[in-house]
Amino acid sequence: MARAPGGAPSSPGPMARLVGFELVRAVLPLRQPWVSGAGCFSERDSLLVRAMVRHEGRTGGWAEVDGWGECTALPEPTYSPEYTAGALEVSERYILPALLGAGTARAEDVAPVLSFLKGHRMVKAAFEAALLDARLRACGVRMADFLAGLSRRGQKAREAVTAGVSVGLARSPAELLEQVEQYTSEGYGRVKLKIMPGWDEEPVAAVRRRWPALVLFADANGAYADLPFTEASDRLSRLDGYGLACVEQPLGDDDMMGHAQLARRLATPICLDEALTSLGSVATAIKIGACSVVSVKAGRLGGFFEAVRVHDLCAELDVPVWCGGMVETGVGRAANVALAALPNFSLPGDLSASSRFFEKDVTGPLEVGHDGTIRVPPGPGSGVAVRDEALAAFSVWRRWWAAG
Ligand code: OSB
Ligand code: MG
Repeated sequence: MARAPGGAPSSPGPMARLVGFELVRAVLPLRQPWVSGAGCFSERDSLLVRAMVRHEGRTGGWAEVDGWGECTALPEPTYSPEYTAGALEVSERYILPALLGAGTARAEDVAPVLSFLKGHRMVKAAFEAALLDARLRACGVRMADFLAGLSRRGQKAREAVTAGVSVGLARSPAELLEQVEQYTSEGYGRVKLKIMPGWDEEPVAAVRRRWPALVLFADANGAYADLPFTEASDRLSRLDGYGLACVEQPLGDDDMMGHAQLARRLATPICLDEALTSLGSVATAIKIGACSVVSVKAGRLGGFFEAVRVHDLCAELDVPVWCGGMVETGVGRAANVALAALPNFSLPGDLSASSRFFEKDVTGPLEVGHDGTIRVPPGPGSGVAVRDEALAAFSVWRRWWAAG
């Protein structure tokens, strides 16, 4: 059996039993409404999965351990077809009967057991993450170390990840500059701007003029898909002089050929987000030249194991990756930090402090230090604790399913 750093088994042994799952629908108010081409919302309506596993204690006897995963689906199907209420429905109708029927406590079994179910990758990933977190907490291993041990790259996890912030669509360049000013003063050295036709060169130029050394990304969330190709290409090529690290998902989710054609006309590297839903789609996109940078989101890819495979493939092909965010609560953000600690996450991701979106979070806080990094939490699993009182305050619905 492969071993993760720290000597812990990289796959759960037979001495772990599934006790059950709890689904919690939590609604957290956002500090400011989130406005982008991938949806607008003023609260994060999120589905959280708690896995309870009974395992053999290190000193004998049995102990029960909780692990948590977050479904990154947005409240509405505006980024991908998944959405929170749909994820709940799919969980109750298909995922819970299948996983409870299989009776497995192994995170590695989630994808194979659920392979009959098409799509719904974000909610599948949440169940996988919950079981993985429970198991790693039981054996005292950090998720960052486990994932690095799983990777074929054979390198250790980093102890801190470079923070980055994604700024929503602003009402004016002045408002945008004010927001970026705030984030740079908090220590962020990487900013992702949302762009769309008519809100592209002006905001990018304004931010670049004021911060010549800032690592800048621009994310279109597919907003140029409805323009004739030459117009989209002409508009986007005007961004070439501003030293963007990449332009993310300019065209439609399924327009691989369009992105390949566009990549030949732009100096700015193209990164894909929505279009990449599996290892296979990442391999295709790179092969045909549709992107030269990859956004890794474990939810969008169907799980953390798939995300590590994408990381490894990209490392082998010399394609830089970065870790994307989905306005997650601390449950999802801590898992993202663990993933981003892998060595080929060479570009800074959407890894911001809990306080970027939330006044109060369901977990202890993740903070950006003066050096512009977020420390990988030292504790086992994802390293953050879910606070019962916060969960009680934010949950609007919860239900427990016991394993047979
Ligand atoms: O396209 O990267 C995106 C948020 C929700 C859905 C899609 C995206 C985003 C973001 C915010 O840009 C990322 C974050 O969590 O910081
Ligand atoms: Mg994006």
